[in-house]
Amino acid sequence: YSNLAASLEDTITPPVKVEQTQLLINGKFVDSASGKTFPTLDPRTGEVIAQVAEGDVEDVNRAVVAARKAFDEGPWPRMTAYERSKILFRFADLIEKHNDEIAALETWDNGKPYEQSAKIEVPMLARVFRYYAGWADKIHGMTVRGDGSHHVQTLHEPIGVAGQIIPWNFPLLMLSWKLGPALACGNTVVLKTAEQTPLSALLVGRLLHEAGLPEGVVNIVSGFGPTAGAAIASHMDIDKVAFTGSTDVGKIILELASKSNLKAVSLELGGKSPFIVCEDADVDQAVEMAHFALFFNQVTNFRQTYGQCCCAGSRTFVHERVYDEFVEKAKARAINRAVGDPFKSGIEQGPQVDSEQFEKILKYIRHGVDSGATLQAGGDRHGSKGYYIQPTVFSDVKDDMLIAKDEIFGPVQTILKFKNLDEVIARANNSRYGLAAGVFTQNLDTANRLMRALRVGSVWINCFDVFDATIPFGGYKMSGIGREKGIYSLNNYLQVKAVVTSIKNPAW
Ligand code: TXE
Repeated sequence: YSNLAASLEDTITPPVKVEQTQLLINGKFVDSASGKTFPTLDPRTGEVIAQVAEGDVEDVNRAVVAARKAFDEGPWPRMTAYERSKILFRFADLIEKHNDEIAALETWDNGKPYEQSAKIEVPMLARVFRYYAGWADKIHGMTVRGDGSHHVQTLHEPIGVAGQIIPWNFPLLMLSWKLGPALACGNTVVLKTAEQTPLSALLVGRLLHEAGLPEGVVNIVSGFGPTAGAAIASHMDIDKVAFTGSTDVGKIILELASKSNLKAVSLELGGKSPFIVCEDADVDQAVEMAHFALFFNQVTNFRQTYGQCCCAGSRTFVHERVYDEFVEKAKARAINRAVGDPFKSGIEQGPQVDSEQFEKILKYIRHGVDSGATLQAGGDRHGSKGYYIQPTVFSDVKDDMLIAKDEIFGPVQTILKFKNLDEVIARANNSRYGLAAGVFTQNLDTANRLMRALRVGSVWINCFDVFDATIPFGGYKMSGIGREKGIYSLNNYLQVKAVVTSIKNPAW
């Protein structure tokens, strides 16, 4: 890796200026009530990008008052659904207009390759909002044939004020998966970004208002989890909370919701997703897809990112017949991976988001070595500054090793051997997680069998990480509650009211 490490020394200046650093409350950018700020860091160097207003309980209270007023008295839930959809469509146009600026902020704050931000994630942000803009005027209830002489109908109503807490690995996409359906259904929102990546959402918040969003409908509070985040989850005037992040914090959210006002909860949590390479697989293709499944986190054939993905194919099960060849080729692929400044073109992997994740990943790598797995590639930091990690591959991994059980959330591929389908089904399902799975086979019966047997929320067959706006995403078991994206996500932001009217002399 030495030639690439040398090129890390010259850090590229990001092609964007940070303009919004305050909290967005009631349509205005304001300082935090305490006046406190926190630094957001450049993961390429660990240096400060900007000081950002630090929201806490009092700021969440202010944001909830604004969101409550916007919901209870404001125009947003009362305007025609067509008007709402027009604002969301206008917003999507503005995202496209500011594509490169948004992408540069995302990369600067998070470390993901700029090409990925600019060509995939920001366009996807616009796509998700257009998708939900299209739903706004198609949300309606049913008429139901009751048992008696009654007319029965259901009204699908917005749930009210939604609290949304998002992580740092896909700051923009997680925002879109949550804001899109919430706004289409007519809710108002208090959103907390992750403390590692507050910047891109603030620019997006400005654009939402340029598109005509009424004040108070979307409030964005930058800040930390145990303070601002916990204030959202336990707020008595928030009707619903949606969270993406670690399983441990997901449990806290559920607890805070139940201890306060029993607000509705949807959770998208961690994973340890199996990627199963069957004996009939073309090994070269399987290696490329498995590499993508672990190290990448975007649409198939797009090659940049860094393994910080909740659905990463992080347990690579390979049939014994093709195992040795697979390991050799997976190792060669990892060694050739282009790691470096995410603003440089052709870079496949930037730095991890912060020192905490960086240290956590290195600790797991040491665990892997100590527990007897064979280190085939990588195993250390990359370069001498910032949070870069060498693409790492372990073979001879056993199910009970920590690296095969825990979510590492980094560029560490663990390759396990299997003999037959019954065995791999049982082992793949033997996890507290159930987020996703990949299956690589040409055999239709094998694909169909695995598709049904795997206890996960997404099964990708001969593909991985296909994430368009129409496809529902979420987890079984401890990977979460509820689904985001697609039509299913609307359920997270709607109440169903049954209206029963007595009919005096029914005709039938
Ligand atoms: O997550 P946290 P962290 C996993 C991944 C990663 C690990 C830790 O394995 O290594 O989690 O990452 C807010 N009340 N995922 O520490 O803490 C926090 O401010 C309310 C998987 O970053 O779960 C941030 O906005 N909110 C994952 C958000 O929760 C709280 C994506 C996520 O942070 C809170 C990220 C509290 N007490 C990490 N504590 C995925 N599913 O994609 C924290 N938060």
